[in-house]
Amino acid sequence: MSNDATQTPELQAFSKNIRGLELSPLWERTVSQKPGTPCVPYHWRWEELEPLLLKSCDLIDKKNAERRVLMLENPVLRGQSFIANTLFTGLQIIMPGEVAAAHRHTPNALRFVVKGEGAYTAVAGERAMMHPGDFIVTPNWSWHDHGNIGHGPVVWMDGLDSAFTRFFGATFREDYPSETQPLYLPEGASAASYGSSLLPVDIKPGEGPSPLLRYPYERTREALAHLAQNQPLHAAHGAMLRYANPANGKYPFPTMAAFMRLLPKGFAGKKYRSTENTVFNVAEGAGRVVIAGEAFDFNPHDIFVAPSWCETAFSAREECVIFSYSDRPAQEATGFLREELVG
Ligand code: GTQ
Ligand code: FE2
Repeated sequence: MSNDATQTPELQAFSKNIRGLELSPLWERTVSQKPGTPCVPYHWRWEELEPLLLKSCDLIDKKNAERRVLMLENPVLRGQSFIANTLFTGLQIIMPGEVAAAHRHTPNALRFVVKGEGAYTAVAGERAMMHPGDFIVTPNWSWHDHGNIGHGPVVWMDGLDSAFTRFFGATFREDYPSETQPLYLPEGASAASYGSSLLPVDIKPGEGPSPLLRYPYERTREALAHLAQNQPLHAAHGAMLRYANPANGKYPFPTMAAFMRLLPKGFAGKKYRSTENTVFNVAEGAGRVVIAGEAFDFNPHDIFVAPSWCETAFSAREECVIFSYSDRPAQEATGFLREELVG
């Protein structure tokens, strides 16, 4: 309708007039009515990230350890803090003896442990030691603090759904009155209650985030190895598992899903795309991912992002294990999710 043939002088004058009243003619709308976002695929190399994280420890002192995070921003979202329209990704480093002060916020947070031993996270009264490859859940509005009682630096990736709270105008944050919160549950409490395919007898399947604090890498790795050896591989995803919320079988968060995949050495995956926005973190192995026509050669601990509707294809030079998280639950709940294998 916005073609020039319909643009009579009266219509032009009308369109111009209404703009002064905070109105716009839909018949002249130019914003995209197609899937996808302005965000672009991007790849961050661990080889570049690690020295920057170590350097940040010299520059941001112990008292500010809680804020020592490198935010991974999509090139089209500079200044917005987000890696894709719906997701936040940070890389956090904590040195021996440091504490990242207790606080809580409305965004949900996940951690994927990248490197180092000796750090813990405390969430809602329970402490969990963090080991590389672990997936850790910080439900929204739960008090959390982190510390390093080991002997070397520890790095993990933070994934938050803060783009949702910003979108809704529902971002709240509070500091805890002291640096650490009281631990009123023993270590392993949530694993004992929820981590063995058994549930406390009074639990009814509900909504909300996972009550299981830590999904240890050993168990994920073992499950994946078994799957890869005993089941046919998915043409695009290889052997892939989804982290489940043990209380309801759904996702760890109402907004965010998390996955781990194994690609056997030599795997050449088909192209796949979905409306999900997905962030990947390489746990093991090296290979290549092509996202919307851009090839990225990845190595362990590299991070890359596949924004909505970007065709993504993996090939594995070595056996690869790759963690990912996405906004899938939010898109499923709203009925918006679409996905397809391409070619
Ligand atoms: O560790 O609690 O990367 O609250 C961003 C916000 C980490 C955290 C981030 C946070 C945290
Ligand atoms: Fe936090």
